[in-house]
This record gives sequence, C-alpha cells and structure tokens, in this order.
Amino acid sequence: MGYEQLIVDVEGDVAIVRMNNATRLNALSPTMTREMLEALEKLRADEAIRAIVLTGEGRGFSAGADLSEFGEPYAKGERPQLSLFLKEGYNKLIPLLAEMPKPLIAAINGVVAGAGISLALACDLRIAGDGATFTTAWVKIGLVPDAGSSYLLPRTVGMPKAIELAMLSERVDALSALGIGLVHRVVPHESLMDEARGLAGQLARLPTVALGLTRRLLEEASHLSLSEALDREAEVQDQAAATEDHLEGVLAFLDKRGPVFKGR
Ligand code: T3D
Repeated sequence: MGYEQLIVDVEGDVAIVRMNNATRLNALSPTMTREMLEALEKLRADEAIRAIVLTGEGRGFSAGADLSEFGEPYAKGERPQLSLFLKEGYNKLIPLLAEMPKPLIAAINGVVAGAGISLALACDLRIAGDGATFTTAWVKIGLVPDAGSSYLLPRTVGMPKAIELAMLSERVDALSALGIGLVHRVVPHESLMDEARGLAGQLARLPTVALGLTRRLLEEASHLSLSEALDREAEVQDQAAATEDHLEGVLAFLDKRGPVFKGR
C-alpha cells in the first residue's frame, strides 16, 4: 500500500499504521486524513488483520490539524468554514477508528496535540513512550475541542479533568497522563514499539469478533438504563455465541487445552 503521508506495514495478522509527516509532528493534513480513511477502511475489511497499531514517525504522534493549511487563506483575509473540512475529514475518521471491529492500539511515541489527542482517544488502548506529552491546544488558537474530543475526553478522564485539560491546555507528561487515565501504560520510549507489537499480537490471538462486540457494547451501555443494557447484552451475546471462536473456546476449556481462535 503506497501513501504519501502514511506508512502501512503488515506483520502477520497485525498492521502497523504510521503517520508520516514528521517535520510537522504528523499534523493532520487533508492528505493524511484522506489516506488514513482509505488505509483504515482497507484494514477494517481485511479478515487476515486482527489488530492494528497506530503510531507516528519521528518525535510526534500527531500535532492535530495541520495549521500550515490555514496560512494562505487567512493571510488573504479568507475565513473558510471549518465545519466543511470537519464533516468530510475527522467526522468520518474518528468513527472509523472508534467503531473498528478489531482491536486498535495507539502507540504514542511523542508529542500529541489537538485532534491528535482525539485520534488516540478513539483507539481501544493507549501505550505511551515515557517522553510523550499531551496538550489539547484548541483553546490556544481560539478553537473548541473537535474530532470527537468533546465526547471522548470527558468519558476517558472524567468531566472535571477534561475541563481543566481543555481550558488550560497545559502540557501533560506521560506519567501524569497515566495518572489521570488518559493512557493505559507508559513504557520506556525505546521499547514502545516492541510493547505495542506484543500487545497487538496478544490481542490478535483472542476472539476478534467478541473483542469488537465488547468495545461496542460498553460504549452503547454508557447511554442506556440498566434494563436496556441487560437487553442489549442478551442480543449481542447471541452474536458472539454464533461465532466459531465461541465454540472453540468452550470445547478447548472442556478438553483442558489452550484455545486456537481464528477471529471468526
Ligand atoms: O478545520 C480544522 O482543521 C479545524 C480543526 C482543528 C483541530 C485541531 O487539532 S486544532 C489544534 C491544532 N494543533 C495545534 O494548535 C498545535 C500546534 N503545535 C504546537 O503547539 C507545538 O508544535 C506542540 C506543542 C505540538 C509541540 O511543540 P514543540 O516545541 O515540541 O515543537 P515545535 O517546534 O513547535 O514544532 C516542530 C515543527 O512542527 C515546527 O515546524 P518548524 O518550525 O520546525 O518548521 C512547527 O511549526 C510544526 N508544527 C507543529 N504543530 C503543527 C506544525 N505544523 C503544522 N501544524 C501543526 N499543528
């Protein structure tokens, strides 16, 4: 798969997707956004891929929107309607990540800002290198959280912390991010990709359909009453129970052997 601002490597059943606009800390240009949509659609449809790692080249994970794109129109006094770009770009990309039916890991290799935080939040698991730093950034350029962060950030760190992060836009280091639940693990920078690959490999050996359904069920249940959630669990359990992996899991348990899940 050849892209201008993205590198996609397939390593067995794991795909490593690298944002590749390192001189701008992997800022999300229209090209990168379009290429991510294309690549992730393909990986979503590819049954041989059972886990995806999203990371960045160089010292940035992603610095959010590519502000150099704003320079020319703003210098000419033009004020493009940002919602048009958001609807065609992030508003398609974030659901594609958040609803990915296979596990998605953000391997946060460095600086994260603005919509880069949203990308990480839309992944299932976030592992940060110990040098990573986070800043919401929007308010510093007079904008509001977008790319799903108004929704994902409070659900991840709680409303009071989300308000503090969004309004003050201070830089948060990796250990502080771990402390507030913004990331799940912090590892030495040098071992970040080994850790991410290890975790992706572990997830790729699990029942892929059940993992995807689990993510969706937990997300849906946060909007439901208990009785609605119980009904939804029963419906989704029928879907999980119809998979080959469910059968294999039960038979392996009864045979006292390790299961071999196929992701079906
Ligand atoms: O419609 C829409 O698109 C609206 C959507 C908005 C969504 C958003 O994400 S808004 C938020 C956009 N992001 C930012 O405002 C962050 C801007 N960047 C920074 O504040 C800082 O660069 C960082 C805190 C992220 C990192 O600081 P530092 O000191 O580690 O690096 P640096 O020296 O500032 O940046 C290194 C290079 O990357 C530099 O280029 P140069 O001088 O070496 O040629 C810098 O200009 C470039 N860069 C960093 N962020 C961006 C960027 N270039 C374009 N867009 C960026 N977002």
